[in-house]
Amino acid sequence: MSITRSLLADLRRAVGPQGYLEQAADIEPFLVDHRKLYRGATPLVLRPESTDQVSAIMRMCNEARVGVVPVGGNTGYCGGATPSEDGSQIVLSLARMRRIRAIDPLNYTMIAEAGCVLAEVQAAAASVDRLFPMSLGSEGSCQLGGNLSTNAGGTAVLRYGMMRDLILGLEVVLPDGRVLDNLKPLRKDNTGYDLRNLFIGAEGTLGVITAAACKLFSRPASNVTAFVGLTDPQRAVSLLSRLRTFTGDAVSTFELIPRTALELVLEYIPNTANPLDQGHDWYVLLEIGMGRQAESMREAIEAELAAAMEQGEISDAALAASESQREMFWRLRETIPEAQRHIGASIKHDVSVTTSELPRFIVEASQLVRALSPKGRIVSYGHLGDGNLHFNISRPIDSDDESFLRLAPNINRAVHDLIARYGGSISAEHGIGRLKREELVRYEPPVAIEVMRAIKQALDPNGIMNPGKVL
Ligand code: 2HG
Ligand code: ZN
Repeated sequence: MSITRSLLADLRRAVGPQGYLEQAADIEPFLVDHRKLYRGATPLVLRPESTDQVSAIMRMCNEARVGVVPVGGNTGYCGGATPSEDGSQIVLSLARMRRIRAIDPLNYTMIAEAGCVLAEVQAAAASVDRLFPMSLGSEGSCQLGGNLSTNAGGTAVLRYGMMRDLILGLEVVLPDGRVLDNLKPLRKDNTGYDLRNLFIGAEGTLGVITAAACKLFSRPASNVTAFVGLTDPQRAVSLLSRLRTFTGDAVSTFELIPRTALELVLEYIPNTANPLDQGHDWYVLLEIGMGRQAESMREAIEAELAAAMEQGEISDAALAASESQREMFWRLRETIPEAQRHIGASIKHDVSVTTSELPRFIVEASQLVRALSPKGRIVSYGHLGDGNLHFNISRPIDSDDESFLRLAPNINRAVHDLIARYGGSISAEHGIGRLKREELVRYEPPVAIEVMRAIKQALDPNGIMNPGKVL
């Protein structure tokens, strides 16, 4: 249904004068996704400040059968928060709902609202000497609600899990405006179906997450951060297994970086340098968080890396000696997407296989891509400890964006078919959004799609929640 003037007036009234944007310049940032793949239109961006206001908005839009597109920090990769082109949908920003409602250090939990910027949630945890471990490149602007809706991953999944593993309860406004209060910060609660995990990762297609009970952890007293050079990903997998065993699973980050990616970062990102004396074909950024036994552990890990080097598992390693060096090591990893943008359009694949099969997958996928684009520049990096690879291909130097992107359907098909043969996932951590809707139907078992559709129908019979995304 189309948006009437009286609905717009009712919505404005429900949120008050501070609660909406309607001038073109104010609305503009909400119309384009982070990767600039989609451009939509909307007459109104709502910015409610309470769960009650979200509830009122949903009730009105449901009665009017008008689509609602929830948005967090708009840092997603799949167009999941961009409204449709025809201007028939309302955008719902949670940015004003950013209160930390409660923190309980002894229970290791915090209740935070969906509009909190991830870095604020981390800082609130740190203020009571606790850790909220979700950590990713956009943490200074992405919001908790978006992290929840996409089941975000990032660089500490290896030790702490994805968003689903970090949440104990949720408050959700359903499409008809009812509030599902499931916000108990309990570690044990076996009362019926697991409702929260329906909404986490649903990309706003089942309801609006307004707050979450988050798990907290002990803050590492210090970290060992190492930058390692090695000859191939197979050796990286062995090193990971060695260090997991050695530390009793204290490895929180284990990121694989190819030579191509490091070279791009060194060329385009200021204040970066290779911590190792020479270049290597592959690198690993790893981090191990430690408790009070820090000093002895640091020496032990250094000795273990020296042993790995003697045995030919790694070629070289440097340990960050100061906090500023640690930050530089991290910059070498976190800025890869930015550095890659400097060399033109890229075709991205956010895929996962088992960690043990990842090295073979890289070889086979690279062969397939080279057959389709001999000069495409393969930049495949990512969260090796999670079996999650960002298998990205940048356009050849002597090509232009447009002609390179025409290869995307064939390259995607080849890479995703290979993923299917490995029993892997075509969306490991970035979600489906608009970008991968057809791929979802193509690669998920038909029964899984039927069950997803049945759930969507049960919760959102009028199809007003983030229409056109995921399914
Ligand atoms: C990362 O791990 C992000 O840096 C972005 O998930 C990956 O740009 C990409 O493909
Ligand atoms: Zn990633």
